[in-house]
Amino acid sequence: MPDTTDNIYATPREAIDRFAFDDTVAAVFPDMIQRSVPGYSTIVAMTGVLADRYATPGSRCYDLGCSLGASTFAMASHLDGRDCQIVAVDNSQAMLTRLLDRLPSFKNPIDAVCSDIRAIDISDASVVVLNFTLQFLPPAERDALLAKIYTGMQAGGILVLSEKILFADPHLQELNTELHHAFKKSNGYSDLEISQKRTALENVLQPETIDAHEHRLRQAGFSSIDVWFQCFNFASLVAIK
Ligand code: GEK
Repeated sequence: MPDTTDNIYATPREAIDRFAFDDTVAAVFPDMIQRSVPGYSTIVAMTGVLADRYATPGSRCYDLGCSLGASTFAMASHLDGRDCQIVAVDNSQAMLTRLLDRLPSFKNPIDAVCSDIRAIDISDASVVVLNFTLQFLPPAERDALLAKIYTGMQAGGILVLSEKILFADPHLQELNTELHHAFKKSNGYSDLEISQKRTALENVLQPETIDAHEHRLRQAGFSSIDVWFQCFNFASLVAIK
């Protein structure tokens, strides 16, 4: 059995490349995200619960930036054959290949698409999930994606937006950064791993404040917006069309 523990940044590197969702990352991804994102399992599981409530007959449920399909599978197990199509999209071929390899048999058809989420059509959506994906888009391109999602959604549909977040208050920013690092250390990452990964993610993962997300969601047209989960500098919002 191959080792699926994330030790990508465990040894010192002379130069640190920009973080990429390549084969090395895809191979250890479940361990990496579980040990790095506080509340990840809860957010994924509740994405299934939310899809159960909001998915309407004949509609589509999108998982944008699906990686290995954790949220896709959570939705599929809740929908359990309801007349909905699940569309899972990621632009990393390494992720998509592994998703297809691991695809359990669900009653719902799952359409796994290797594409940039900015390039796909979105239509008849009752549920759209952006779990830790928007943060990887250049900030200037986020409004257009949200506008496209809004247009492609049915009235009454739900968007689940989960992100690493920034705090406008410098004290809270420092506190939550430190708490996140403490969380990672408690999950077995060393100071070296934390610091090298942080360097790799610089300018790749660009977080924003919750206010900035709420403002963008309102501008896109969403009417009811709520932060339903937060742990340290990670949060998940729901937005209803
Ligand atoms: C989960 N949602 O397990 N187009 C398509 N995919 C993209 C793009 C893009 N422009 N940019 C990044 N990705 C998942 C976790 S991970 C979050 C999501 C993380 C993809 C990228 O290839 C990766 O698979 C995913 O978004 C982000 O619930 O690693 O922090």
